[in-house]
Amino acid sequence: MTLTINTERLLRELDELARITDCPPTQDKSLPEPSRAVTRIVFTPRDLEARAWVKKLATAAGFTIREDAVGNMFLRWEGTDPGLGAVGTGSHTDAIPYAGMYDGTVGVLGALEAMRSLKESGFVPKRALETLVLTSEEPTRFGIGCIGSRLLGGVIDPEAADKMHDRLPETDATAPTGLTLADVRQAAGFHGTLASVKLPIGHYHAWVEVHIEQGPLLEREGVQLGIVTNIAAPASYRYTVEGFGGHAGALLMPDRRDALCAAAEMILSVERHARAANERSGSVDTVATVGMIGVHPGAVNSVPSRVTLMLDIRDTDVARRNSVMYAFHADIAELEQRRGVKVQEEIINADAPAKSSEHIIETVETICREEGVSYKKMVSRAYHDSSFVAAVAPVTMLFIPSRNGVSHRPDEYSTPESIVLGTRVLALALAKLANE
Ligand code: HGY
Ligand code: MN
Ligand code: MN
Repeated sequence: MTLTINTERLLRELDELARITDCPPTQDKSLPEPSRAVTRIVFTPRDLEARAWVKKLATAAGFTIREDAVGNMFLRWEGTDPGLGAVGTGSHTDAIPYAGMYDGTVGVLGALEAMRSLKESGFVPKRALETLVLTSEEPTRFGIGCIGSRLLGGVIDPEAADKMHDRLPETDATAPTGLTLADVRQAAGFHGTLASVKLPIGHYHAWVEVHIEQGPLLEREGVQLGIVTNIAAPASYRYTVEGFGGHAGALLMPDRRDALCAAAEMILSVERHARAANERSGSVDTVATVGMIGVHPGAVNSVPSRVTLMLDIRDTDVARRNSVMYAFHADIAELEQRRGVKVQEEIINADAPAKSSEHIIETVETICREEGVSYKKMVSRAYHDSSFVAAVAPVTMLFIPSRNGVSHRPDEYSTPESIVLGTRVLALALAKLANE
């Protein structure tokens, strides 16, 4: 089989998809060229426009389309033996505010291109091939990432998921709009129960997702491809800090219970404990971030009475992640006393790390050796849909290098060569796995 990836088509489509965005191109001249800002929040008109656009491409290629109750899209190329477990691939097209154009989209359009190129090369799959567009990989709107793949893997309670509150960043990202996932998904045209989204074990014989590394290692080491051995375990928490507000002039310092000062101590505490965990272990795998904060009432001359903050903490080792939380909780208890504030914690998710399938890793390694592609086995520090597809299928991921290791920013960039190479290795892996 001589396989040719249609480079022009793939790059043109990545460019077209990047134009379906809710934010203007970046004006930040300090960012390296090319830089492209993209905002595409799940179930907004832009997201639905992008989905419709992908469906058009799939139909033109002769693939069938199924959408489930949460809007996961399945673009299927039937195999000669439809009774066998399929081979899945795909990723996401939603993007956090003011992000880059490659996160998720390389995994969707690269997968579509891999399937089309295989078809055009005359390949005939025994097992069906499916490219998935998974719903809400980013946590922006509902506070938790990978809703579509969590439901598909059966790792989130469907009833609880449907009741999750909807938050839109352009209002106050920490304040619910009053709608729920059920309201929003049904308004977008996705009906049925979320319990129906879960796939049975065996639906997929294998799953391979291509994604940008979103880190610096491949570029720094001059390696063409990453083969992911395991995916770090994400956890996220929402905190409400209740203090006592008042007039910024009249409320004297000894009488204050300033919620924002308490929150500031919390942010520095969890950072300190994450750094200490890395020092103790000699690893760099413990990371903690407070990336969202809401201040009430948010007036320059008013002492904050209530603060909401979101913590994202990850590690490849759950016990180490828990040890950071244990130390953080001790600091919270102490500052509650000292500052006279009340801190309420809500666990949004606390996941286990995902392990890749040795067999699929070896399959990809063989292809890299045959193709003369340099590769390294590595951990994924970002979480991905594969983290949760892993609950029902053997998985691995292919990483392509990220310029300067940046992502979730307009200057997120991967070279056309690396995108095409990742797509080519994916296509060869899909072909091998489909005919096992
Ligand atoms: O945050 C993540 O790891 C992913 O990019 N949503
Ligand atoms: Mn992302
Ligand atoms: Mn992603």
